[in-house]
Amino acid sequence: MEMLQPLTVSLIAGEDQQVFQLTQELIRQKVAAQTILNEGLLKGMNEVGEKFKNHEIFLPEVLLAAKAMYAGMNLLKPLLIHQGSIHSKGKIVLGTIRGDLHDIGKNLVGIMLRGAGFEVIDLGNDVAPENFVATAQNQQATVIGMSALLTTTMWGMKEVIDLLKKQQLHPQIKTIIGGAPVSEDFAREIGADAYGFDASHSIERLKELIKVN
Ligand code: B1M
Repeated sequence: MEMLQPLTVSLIAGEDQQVFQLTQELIRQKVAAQTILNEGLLKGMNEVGEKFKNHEIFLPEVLLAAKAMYAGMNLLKPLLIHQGSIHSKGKIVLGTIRGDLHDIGKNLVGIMLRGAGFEVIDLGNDVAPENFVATAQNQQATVIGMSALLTTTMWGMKEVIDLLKKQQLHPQIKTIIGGAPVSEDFAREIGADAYGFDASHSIERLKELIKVN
C-alpha cells in the first residue's frame, strides 16, 4: 500500500517521532492496525535486518530503528488488543531466551495473545531457564512461550524443555517456541510442543495445543 511507504522509510531511518506521527495519522485515516503493522512497520524492520546483514548499516542504526518500531507499536497496541471474552483462554508465560535481547517479536506475540483472550505473564528478555519453569509452576500456567532471534541463543530453549521434563512438569506445562532462526524441524528436534511462525500462527497453534476455541 503506497500510503504506508513513508512509514517504512521513516522506520528504516530510525526517526521515532516521525514514525509516531505517521502511525497516528494512518490510524486517524482508519487504516487497519494490522495493515499498518505488517505493511508499514514490519516491512521496514525486515529491510533493516537485510541492511545490517549486508553491512550497509550498523548497530546504532538498528537500535534507532527498534526505538522507532516501538513508537509505532505502542500506538497500535490498544487497537490490536480487543478484549474478547472475559474468561481467560489459558495462562502463558512468555519471554526471550537467556542471552537474547531481541524483544520486539516476543512483545508482538504477547499483544496478539492478549487480544485473543489469553492471560500473558511477560518475563521480558534474557530469561533464565529456571525462571521460566518456576514462574510457570508458581503461576499455574499451562504453556511456556519462548522467543529467540540468535542462532547462539536458540538452544537455550532446549534447556527449558529438559528442565520441565526433569521436574516432571511436562506435559502439564507445554511449550511453544518462535523467532526468526527457529523452525518446525528445530521445534521437533528439541522436543517443543509447538512452533509459531508469526503472531497469528502462534495463536492458532496455542489453541490447538491447549484445545480451546
Ligand atoms: Co539484532 N540480530 N543483534 N538487534 N537484529 C538480528 C536477529 C540478525 C538476524 C541481524 C542480521 O545479521 N541480519 C542477527 C542474528 C544473526 C544470527 O544469529 N545468525 C543479529 C545480531 C547478530 C545481533 C547482535 C549479536 C549484534 C552485535 O552485537 N554485534 C546483537 C545481539 C544482542 C543480544 O540479543 N544479546 C543484536 C542487537 C540488536 C538490537 C538490540 C540493536 C536490536 C533489538 C532491539 C529489541 O528487540 N528491543 C536488534 C534488531 C532490531 C535486529 C533485527 C534487525 C530485527 C529483529 C526484529 O525485531 N524483527 C534482526 C534482523 C531480522 O530479524 N531480520 C536482528 C521484527 C520482529 C517483529 O520479528 O522478532 O522475528 P521477529 O518476530 C516475529 C516472528 O519471528 C515470530 O513472531 C514475530 C511477529 O511476526 N516470533 C514468535 C518471535 N518470537 C516468537 C515466539 C513465539 C511465536 C512466534 O512463541 C512464543
